[in-house]
Amino acid sequence: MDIKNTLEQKLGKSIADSSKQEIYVALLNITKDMSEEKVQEDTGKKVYYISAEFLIGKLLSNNLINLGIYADVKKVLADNGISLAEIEEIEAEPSLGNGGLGRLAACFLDSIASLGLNGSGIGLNYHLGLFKQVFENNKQKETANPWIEENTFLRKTDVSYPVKFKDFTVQSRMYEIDVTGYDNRTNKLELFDLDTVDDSIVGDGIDFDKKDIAKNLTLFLYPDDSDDDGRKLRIYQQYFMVSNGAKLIIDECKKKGSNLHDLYNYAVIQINDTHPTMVIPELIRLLMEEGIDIDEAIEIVSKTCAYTNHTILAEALEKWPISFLKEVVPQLVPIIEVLDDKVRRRFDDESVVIIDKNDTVHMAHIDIHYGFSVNGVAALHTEILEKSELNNFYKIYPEKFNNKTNGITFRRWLLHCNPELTDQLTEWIGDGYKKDAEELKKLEKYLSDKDALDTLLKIKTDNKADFVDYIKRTQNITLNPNSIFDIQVKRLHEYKRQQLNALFVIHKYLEIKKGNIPETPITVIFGAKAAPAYIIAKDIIHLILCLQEIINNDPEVNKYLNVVMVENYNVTMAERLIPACDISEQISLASKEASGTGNMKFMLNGAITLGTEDGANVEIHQFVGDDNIYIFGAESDEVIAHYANSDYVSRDYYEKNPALKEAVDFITGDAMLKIGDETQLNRLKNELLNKDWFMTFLDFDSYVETKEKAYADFNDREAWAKKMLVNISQAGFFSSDRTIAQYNEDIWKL
Ligand code: DL6
Repeated sequence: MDIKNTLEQKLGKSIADSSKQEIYVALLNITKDMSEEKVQEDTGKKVYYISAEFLIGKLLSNNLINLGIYADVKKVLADNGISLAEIEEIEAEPSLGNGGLGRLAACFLDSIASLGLNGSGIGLNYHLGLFKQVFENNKQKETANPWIEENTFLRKTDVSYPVKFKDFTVQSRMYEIDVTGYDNRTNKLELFDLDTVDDSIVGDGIDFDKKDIAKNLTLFLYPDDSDDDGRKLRIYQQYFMVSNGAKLIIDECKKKGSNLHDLYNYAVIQINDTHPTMVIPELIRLLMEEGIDIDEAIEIVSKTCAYTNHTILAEALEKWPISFLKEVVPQLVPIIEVLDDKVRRRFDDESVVIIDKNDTVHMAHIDIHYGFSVNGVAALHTEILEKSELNNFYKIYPEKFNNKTNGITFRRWLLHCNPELTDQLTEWIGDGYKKDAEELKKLEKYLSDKDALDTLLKIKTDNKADFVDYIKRTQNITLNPNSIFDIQVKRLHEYKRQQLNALFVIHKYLEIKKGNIPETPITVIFGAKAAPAYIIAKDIIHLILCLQEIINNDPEVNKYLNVVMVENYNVTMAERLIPACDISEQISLASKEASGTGNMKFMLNGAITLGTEDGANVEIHQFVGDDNIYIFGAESDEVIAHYANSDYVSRDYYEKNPALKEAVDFITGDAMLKIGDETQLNRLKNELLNKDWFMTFLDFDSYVETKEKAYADFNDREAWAKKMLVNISQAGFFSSDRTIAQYNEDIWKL
């Protein structure tokens, strides 16, 4: 394909005479045309990945890569003095996801298409998606994040279904986005919406009338659920998603010749966490409308649906009062009652029922009883589900349980975000690793090659310099490119323990004040959004932002230590940060992080993990060995025992550990109170002293010691580069192509 010609044809003029916006639109249309050509006929069995989130990130460059024209486009533009990076910046990042759960769904769609499998994503077309984060007075403020523009990858279709709620019926509209596989077929992400939704009802920040469903249904992902109206709105959203999805699935299967009695030969539905659980009763209801009796309908649906669990946090496993379901979707209630009744007849065990004594519906229990597969997302996570969290279910259905360790798409998280490293790897080992990630192991032959190690360090230095420019240009933050980039980016949650990292920062600050100067300067970088109603999470952000102000303005210290919290952390920011990272912070309390996928992205880009034995860190540890990862803290058995025995008392650690006490007291010391919010800082300190549910203090000493060791080791540049290369060479297992191949082999059987 002659890119220059094609581009100029689309533009209707020369590249030189075109604006960047025009070039962006022309490229977008070229990729849309090329993607469409790779759509294949829907034949045979198809997987429907149904999810409340798809954190897909910007699409232009990824599509150019997957279509094999990235390098040519880049060159043609460069010949005209234009950088592709500038064109990329024009695209708004779709706001359809929150964190790892949604990003995983996006990686999976990429891998399903790249492996040539027939599959669609099903979700919602949120107009404002997740809020945009801005910082004001060292606090997070939420603002609306409109991302849908005239020229986007979204395509309006004529698919539309009536969706009935208790008091009214709405008419949906399906939009779709092409999912362009790497050198392979194109699949679709189907996003349902409502024409009546009205962005203008959103007032200051992200406030809106939660009761006006016709106008608000697809405005926001995860609307505030701190009151009943917010919780009901989530049920409206979930039902809208699954009802549309179920109707689409039935239509598509009928077209392929299914008589619906054999639905499971045509479709497999992967339920991503519990948000789409209502697809089970809804499908049963729809099959009954088609004349199938309830017992058979239940059997058909149970052979069609599979469930992925993404958390062991009890509070994150959804439960709805049956009264809410009666108010929103009464048509599902009799079906859920039958599902519960069948369970109660078979098992005399209150812990596995669907509707409990308090009339609360346990969504995960529906998935487990009425799906044919239940999987966790990392080896340790699945083990904990089987042995403790879901043990009562595991005893009933051992054959349903299986593990599928998460993965990431290397197209976005290496080829796109780190082109310099990609080119170098290709020079060393050829480009077979782009399709078969295990080939990264071939890098092992360079482990003792000093030139190769120097090259690796140079690439990291270049990526750090790029990030320094980027963050200066976009957020006016000045960073020292010669410092260690120690990075923790992920959703803000107490179990992920950003507060532990913040306590270290305070400790380090005080050490430097005492004259203990680090050999290499350190920049601790955070990126995180806190859910709007999550008070302590917002207090932790406030703590970090206050520390940033104090430390970065202290002339005694700022030469050696800086703290930065980037604003509005999203996929685009991750693509810049990850290639620039030296130390990857994965410091959740052991047993609490189901998997993590940031850990994999950092590893692939040559960062060294500082982490607990949690989630997929455990497997990363096994692959890279003790010398190439920094592991600290209590292990999951110890943590689980503390919970079981209720014997963790954070105040005891505080009283006995002067360094910890000093750091904790700093939170409400004079320097902080001078600039910070007294209520927030006191609340956070009290929470740590009197509760500390995620055992921050338990791991403080071991964290400090291990992190100091990592900082010291960083100074032996050659040894460090070797660790980097080991990490990259061992990252192959964490390709989402491997994960999806396993889903297909064990669960979907397409
Ligand atoms: O499986 C994707 C991702 C995991 O990597 C994270 O460890 C896990 O926290 C996340 N789960 C969720 C669901 N709720 N919570 N908490 O976001 O899934």
